[in-house]
Amino acid sequence: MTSLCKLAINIAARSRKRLFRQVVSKQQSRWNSTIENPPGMKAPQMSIPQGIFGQATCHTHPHLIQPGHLTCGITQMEFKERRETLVNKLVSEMENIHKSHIIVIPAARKQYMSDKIPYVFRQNSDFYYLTGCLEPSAILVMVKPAQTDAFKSVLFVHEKDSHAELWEGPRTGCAAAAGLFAVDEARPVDNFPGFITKITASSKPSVLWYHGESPANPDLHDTITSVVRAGHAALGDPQRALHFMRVHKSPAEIELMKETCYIGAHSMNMAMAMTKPGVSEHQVNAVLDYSCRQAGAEHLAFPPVVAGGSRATHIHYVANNQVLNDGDMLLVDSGSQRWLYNSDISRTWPVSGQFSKYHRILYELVLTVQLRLIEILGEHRPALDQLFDSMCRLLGAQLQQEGVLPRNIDGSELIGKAYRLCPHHVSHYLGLDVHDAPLVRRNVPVAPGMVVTVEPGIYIRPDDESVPPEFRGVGIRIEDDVLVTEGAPLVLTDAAVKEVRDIEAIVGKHAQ
Ligand SMILES: [Mn+2]
Repeated sequence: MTSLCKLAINIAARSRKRLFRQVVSKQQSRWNSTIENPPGMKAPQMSIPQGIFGQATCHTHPHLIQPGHLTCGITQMEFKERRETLVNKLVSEMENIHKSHIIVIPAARKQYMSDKIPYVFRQNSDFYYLTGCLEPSAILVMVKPAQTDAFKSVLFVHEKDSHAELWEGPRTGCAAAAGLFAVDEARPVDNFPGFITKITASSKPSVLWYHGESPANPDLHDTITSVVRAGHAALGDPQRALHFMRVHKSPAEIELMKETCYIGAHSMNMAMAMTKPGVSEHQVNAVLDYSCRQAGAEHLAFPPVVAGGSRATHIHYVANNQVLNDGDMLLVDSGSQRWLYNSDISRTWPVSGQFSKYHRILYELVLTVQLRLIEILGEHRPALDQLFDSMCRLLGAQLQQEGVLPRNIDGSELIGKAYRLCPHHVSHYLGLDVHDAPLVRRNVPVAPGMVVTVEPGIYIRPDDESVPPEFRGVGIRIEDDVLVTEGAPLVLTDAAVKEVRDIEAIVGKHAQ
């Protein structure tokens, strides 16, 4: 794979410079976070305890985590500040100094594919964002009594248990958890029902902040519901405030986004390089998976779309079990997850390595629209819904210019026809979740520090008689992950080639 890697990096010459920049800026940011404290903050009296715990630490996994960091790139102090920011936001939402606030954020619980056979565990993003803790079924509770500014963070974790640890591996346990996660107290998860009942009953009046819609841990849900039914506390939902925090990435999170985006981009180049007629979609899927893990990702960010020919007109095609034919285009939508941060990239390329005349026309018009949308993102910092309107307008004009749509229509009719050929949104927020911070609506103007996708496409069904026959039976999407900055937007996935000449130079170069 080393020669494949070299090939991809050579072809995307700009991406090589980016890699260098990333390494340099990563080192700088780690230096900065080691030697400076954020302005206005007290020096952190925190450190990572020594020992074998339920997750990697800088002591046990120095190849993954820098000294002094709790997770890759993120300090205990940053997690602590996030908890403080959330408490302050929620308290200010409900200005009543006579009320206590109790905030409950559950971890995800393990999911099973069949008896005793678990799926790969995926932590609840909200819980992870506030704790850095990767333990299933843990619970974060923050308690702020009335008429005081101070609050207490309590983390409920599984107690040490030699029998359970024999099967499942080491646990952090209560004794070490408070120090590791820099919380005020750690208690056993079994004590949670008693704790929450007692604290709500003794803190009246209080607000219990808990997100009950599609609960992260259904085991916990009944306990919370019974506390609310007993009239001990009014219920509030912390998730909207939390998602408004999550949508703005910190400098450390931006570094993590750059890394996961680079890995995803690199895997896309690998997939192009092994494509040739006769290869199956499944094999392309395998290369994406391999390349991401080999470069340091936990796994792919989602089941990828690997869709040859007219299968690409089904937007969420994930069967990935057909053979690729000469003359077809291949649409791939894939990304990596590294330290829970996701990339989400789409590219479309000809299976043969050479664009046909009509595929090239369609491809170049989508590319023109995508490049213009990225410029608009920097020029106007619009809401994502506005960016979608721009896409429909630009796509309509381009499709008409190339003779895909009739020339005798205009205005809303043209925009409507463009929308019919691209029925999905052009953008979503990206971060710990692929569709990140879903409670932040897409009518909010974007701001520096947000990472969003830009993903126009066209999908022309084989039987679409409103389009000339030569353009039918093809789906094309070009999707990049873009950091909004004070200046021009930064395309974090620009290592994945997308110009026609670059695609033609890489496709099939390492097919076996
Ligand atoms: Mn996407």
